[in-house]
Amino acid sequence: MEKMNELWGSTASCLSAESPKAAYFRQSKFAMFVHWGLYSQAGGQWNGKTYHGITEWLMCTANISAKDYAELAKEFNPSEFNAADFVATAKAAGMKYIIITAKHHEGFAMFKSADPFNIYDATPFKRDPMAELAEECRKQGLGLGFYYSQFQDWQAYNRWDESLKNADFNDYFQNKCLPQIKELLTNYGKLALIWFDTPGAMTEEQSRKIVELVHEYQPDALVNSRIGNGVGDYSSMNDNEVPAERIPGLWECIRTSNNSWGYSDIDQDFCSGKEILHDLISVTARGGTFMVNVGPDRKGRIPAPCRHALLETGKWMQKYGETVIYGADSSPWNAARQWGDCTRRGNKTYFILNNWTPGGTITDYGFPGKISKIVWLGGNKTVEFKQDDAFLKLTLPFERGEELYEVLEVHCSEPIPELNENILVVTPENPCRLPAEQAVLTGAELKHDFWAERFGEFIYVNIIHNWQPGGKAKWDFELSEPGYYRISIRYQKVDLANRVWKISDESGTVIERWLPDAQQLPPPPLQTEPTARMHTAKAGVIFFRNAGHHTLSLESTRPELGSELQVAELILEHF
Ligand code: FHN
Repeated sequence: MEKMNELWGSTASCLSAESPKAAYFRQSKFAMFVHWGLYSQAGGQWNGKTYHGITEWLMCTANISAKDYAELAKEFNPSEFNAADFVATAKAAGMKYIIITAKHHEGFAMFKSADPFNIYDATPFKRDPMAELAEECRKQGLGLGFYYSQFQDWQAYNRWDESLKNADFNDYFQNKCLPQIKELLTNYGKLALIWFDTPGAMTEEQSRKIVELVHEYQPDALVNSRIGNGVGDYSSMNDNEVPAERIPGLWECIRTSNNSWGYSDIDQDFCSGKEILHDLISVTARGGTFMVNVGPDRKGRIPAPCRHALLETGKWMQKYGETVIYGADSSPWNAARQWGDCTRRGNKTYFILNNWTPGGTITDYGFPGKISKIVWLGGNKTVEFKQDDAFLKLTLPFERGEELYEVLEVHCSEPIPELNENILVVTPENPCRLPAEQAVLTGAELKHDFWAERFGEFIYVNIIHNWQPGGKAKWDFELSEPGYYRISIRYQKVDLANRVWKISDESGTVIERWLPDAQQLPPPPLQTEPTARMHTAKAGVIFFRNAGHHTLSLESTRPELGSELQVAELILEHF
């Protein structure tokens, strides 16, 4: 079986960000993704056994035949589904459109279709939830889009069901896929987007055929890149991945609200409103659009903790969304700051604070504009600041924050440009990260690593690896205050033995550190952070005599030990 990520296809897309057709997408910024299907009836359980990870793949992970799986339809009766409440919840969260699985890989249509394996004809529910949603979206002024799994249809053919192994893709494509897409494009009024997934081995001709259908019946609807073969309008990033640096063009990030797209009986690991906002802010700051998933249960209800988180997000969005998020431009800086992140609109830049001390200061470097005034939006007070050619330092006018994220509005007399190079700052105000992707590497390489700890819930980390003898990672940064700083290394555990590593600054100060073997570390706590593979070790303390430009280098001193250190970042904390 191909790995799931190998089915994603390339993220190449064709529409220019300046195209009028893109305006809706660029303006909206925040959307609800919904995964709902027969897998929600099973909730990750089959024959008394629980399957961890993403539940919409249950048919595959539990090796269920198409015939046995189809039995689920007889019990599926989501009688508590309420389209009005659904749309109202998305709206209250600050979302601008909903994209819902009209058909996922399982092959079951969540709409009334000529193909009989659908929610209207094959279940006791006897309703068309897509029609109900379409009507409510229109009433409440939200956009609607359909997810359609165009390549994988496990009722038509799959790898584990002997009777379907050699089924003809073209037969499915002509007689189920294209007719169902046409039904979706013609029976539900105006659609904002059509979201395809896992194009796998589809040919360019097949991808184009689908896009032509969309253009014919829904000329304004956007198509995501997972249509395959570079013929989509905008790029969908990998599942659950938020990029570390600015990306030009039209793109989106998608994430789960727990560890599964489809409903799971056992997964209560929901993210908070603040965590959803964190990613929404990061994605906006990098130039993209963000979509967070809801997995309704077998009765058609949004899980309560998920609803709670969305409404928390919504309270903040109500106050700040129009100013800071919808239609906003990316941060002037290329990557997140030590204290938080930024978005931009003309002459104003919004500093959205994440790591800060009440009444404390925030320092940064290289802000590309002459600041006239800074206003704390939460308290409508001006903020004292000092700006010279290099550093910007401001004093927070509040003793404690009231908001999930406090926002400072930074005024300049001219529009703020984008900085293209990375600027790293180290201050005593927060633990400061020097990340792998911002190191200059000689004799070592950067790897974008990712894995799933259960099944399908991907975790990403940038790693420096493949160190050659004498290999070096060097970070350049601006230090706002001299003094002692503790350095820690965050690294990925590998099964090899001892490593000895050296950290030095430009004056040659050296910290030599032996990092323990994975086996000697305590077992990781059970959580969804990439802790099962990532570890942070204190390396030592270093003294910087002066403020200003500094470098730190990391290198191996005992290459003969042959071990591979996989470094994600150095962390500096004032000591
Ligand atoms: O296989 C699907 C998965 O079930 C889910 O729908 C995600 C959402 O992006 N897409 C595929 C994997 O990337």
